[in-house]
Amino acid sequence: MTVTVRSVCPYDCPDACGLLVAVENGRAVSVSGDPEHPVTRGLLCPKMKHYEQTVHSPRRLTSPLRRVGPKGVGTFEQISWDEAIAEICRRWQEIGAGYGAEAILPYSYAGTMGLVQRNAGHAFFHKLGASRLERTICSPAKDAGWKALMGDTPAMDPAEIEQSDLVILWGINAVATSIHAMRDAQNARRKGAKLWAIDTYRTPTCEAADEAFLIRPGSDGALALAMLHVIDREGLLDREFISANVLGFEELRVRILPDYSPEQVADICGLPADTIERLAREYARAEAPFIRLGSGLTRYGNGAMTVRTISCLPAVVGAWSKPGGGIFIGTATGGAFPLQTVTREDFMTELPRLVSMNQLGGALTELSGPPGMSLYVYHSNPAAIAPDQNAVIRGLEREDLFTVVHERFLTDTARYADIVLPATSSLEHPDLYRCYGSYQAQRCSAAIPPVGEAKSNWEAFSLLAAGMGWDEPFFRLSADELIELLLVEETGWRSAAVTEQLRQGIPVMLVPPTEPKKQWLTQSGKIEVLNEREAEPLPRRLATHAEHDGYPLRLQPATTPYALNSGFYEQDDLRAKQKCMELLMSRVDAEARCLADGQAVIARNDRGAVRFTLKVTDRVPTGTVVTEGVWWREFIPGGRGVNALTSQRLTDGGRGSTLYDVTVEVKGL
Ligand SMILES: Nc1nc2c(c(=O)[nH]1)N[C@H]1C(S)=C(S)[C@@H](COP(=O)(O)OP(=O)(O)OC[C@H]3O[C@@H](n4cnc5c(=O)[nH]c(N)nc54)[C@H](O)[C@@H]3O)O[C@H]1N2
Ligand SMILES: Nc1nc2c(c(=O)[nH]1)N[C@H]1C(S)=C(S)[C@@H](COP(=O)(O)OP(=O)(O)OC[C@H]3O[C@@H](n4cnc5c(=O)[nH]c(N)nc54)[C@H](O)[C@@H]3O)O[C@H]1N2
Ligand SMILES: [Mo]
Repeated sequence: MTVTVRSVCPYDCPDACGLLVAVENGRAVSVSGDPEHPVTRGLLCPKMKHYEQTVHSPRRLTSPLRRVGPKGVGTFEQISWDEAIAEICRRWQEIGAGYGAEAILPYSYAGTMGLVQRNAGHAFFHKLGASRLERTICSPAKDAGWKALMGDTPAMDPAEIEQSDLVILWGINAVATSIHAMRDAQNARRKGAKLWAIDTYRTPTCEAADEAFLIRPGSDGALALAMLHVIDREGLLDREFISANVLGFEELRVRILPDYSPEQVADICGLPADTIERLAREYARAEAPFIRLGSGLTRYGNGAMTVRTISCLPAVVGAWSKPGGGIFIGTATGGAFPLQTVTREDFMTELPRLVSMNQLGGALTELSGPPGMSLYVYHSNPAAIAPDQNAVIRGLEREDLFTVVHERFLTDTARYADIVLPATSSLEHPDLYRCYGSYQAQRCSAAIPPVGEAKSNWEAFSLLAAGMGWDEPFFRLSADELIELLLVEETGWRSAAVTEQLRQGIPVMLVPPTEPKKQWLTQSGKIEVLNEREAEPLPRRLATHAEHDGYPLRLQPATTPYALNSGFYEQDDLRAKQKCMELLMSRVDAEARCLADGQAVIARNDRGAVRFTLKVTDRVPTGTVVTEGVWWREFIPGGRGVNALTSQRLTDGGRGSTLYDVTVEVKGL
């Protein structure tokens, strides 16, 4: 008999789609998009169409494992959960006694976005006194840039895009990463809006746009300043809106904008001056221009400043006062549920050190006082996704590092583990989801029993707490009870009726306590183009890190529609749709190096050397090379992925990753 169960896509994507899962005899047999879900509306991305192939993949880990061979090789023996928990607790007690608990480092990110399972380890590690992980690999620079200008102003409703007459997809590959934003942008286009894409290479999103503007990596801030220069010079400002709503535009106009004429900026961006002028004019003359800003352009040494500068555009043309006008960088729904009831900061007796997840390589190889002696990885794959892969692997190879990995698959990271624990997929555990692309939220229950002996993140930490001999009742709560703790408290984001719908598994819309656009939640109550609390009081162009590196080609480690970071490589059909370790290069750059399409090449910089297959294409401008996807090392001929070239350097604001801020030289193999 087939039953259909409602669930939620757990992955790190703006949408948190509603799923309908067909279940037969405890197995998921097919998955489709929930037609009643307010964002999904029946449309699923190619990755999730066969989620059942991930859930029931023959590659799933089904029992705990103990390493028997050298680190990294992946030879293990099967052990029981009891043995695994006992061994982990014994080793941690030894390490704690010898070095102090700060020698233990948790490492997790966004394998699942569910509030309970994602944050399941916090309470445990707080009580243990372990080092704290600064979870900043994705796009904290975006938030820092927004905050510098807009303070705590909530995001506009992204659905307004359909009322816009000019939609700009700026640094976002929406066809791959935000398919519902793409659908909504196309709806706007059908109603007559113009659709532009601004990117560093010709993505599928560029193909779908009316016009695409390809610019040099990390130069968007300069482009926005030149647009502001033209808008001011040609009298296209909305003076009324500025005087009522904007602080410090005059300072920007007088002190900064004169240095950013289109002629001065053309070379920095790689766009002709007259194109920049046209962009500025058409943007300013649009009735309700809507910018959807992606995260690609934030992963640079100047990422926060880039977001802050671009976000000035809707303010100076008064776009905010029109339905459909404004800029959307993502929703912040952190206040909707009392997360501290799960994360339990109160379990910390003192504040342990903070280790940036972007600097794991350094933490495992250079840290002292105390050194990192144990790593517990859950729902993350740092050997593949973290920058500076060679440093990460040097750390993971340390014989004296006790590594535990809780995973669904034997990932690059799991291969280095001393103990591997099998994890449930999202269909096998309950959770509560919110997302960063809309105000939607949904709770779900397990749709099927666990595969093999898999346990959820929360169950693993409950067992570890018991193994440590802790008698805190908190660790004996079930995941369902934790979800109820998140729901029972009022936060001003949802009515009692909405909370009841959540309990029943119905997708709902949260409402931020203040009306979007009604006011600017900044110190001055205005949009702060001038913000003297910032190190840089006014937007101006900041250099990227890679500008000082001395290699000639900018490398873009971009995303693919057929994977999610290092996820989905377990699905054979999706893997087959991608070219493994392909490097896109312009004809000019290939000819200058006597390289031919299809040949094996090596990209190199100070941090590493990575083998690729060259694809000569007009999709990338001269001076930029691109590779898509984060491949598992078992599929990579050279054994090193693109992150062997990326660096542990941080962004200007938010201490984020700078994965796109990389230069390389490329030679034939
Ligand atoms: N299919 C798929 N979906 C995903 C993911 C995935 O890996 N695959 N990852 C998920 C995650 S974790 C995230 S954070 C989001 C990210 O989703 P997006 O916000 O779309 O971010 P990226 O795909 O990293 O980068 C977007 C685009 O920015 C471009 N870019 C890079 N540097 C610059 C620049 O300096 N200027 C401009 N204008 N463009 C630039 C890149 O070429 C890329 O096409 O997607 C999520 N969804
Ligand atoms: N070169 C390059 N590097 C990148 C990026 C890029 O685009 N290019 N993207 C960057 C970005 S934006 C981000 S956000 C990070 C993402 O970094 P991560 O969050 O580490 O991303 P994933 O590769 O999706 O790895 C998540 C792992 O969690 C596992 N998992 C899923 N569900 C569960 C669960 O319930 N429990 C447990 N224990 N495990 C689970 C999955 O099997 C998967 O192996 O990567 C960054 N690194
Ligand atoms: Mo991300």
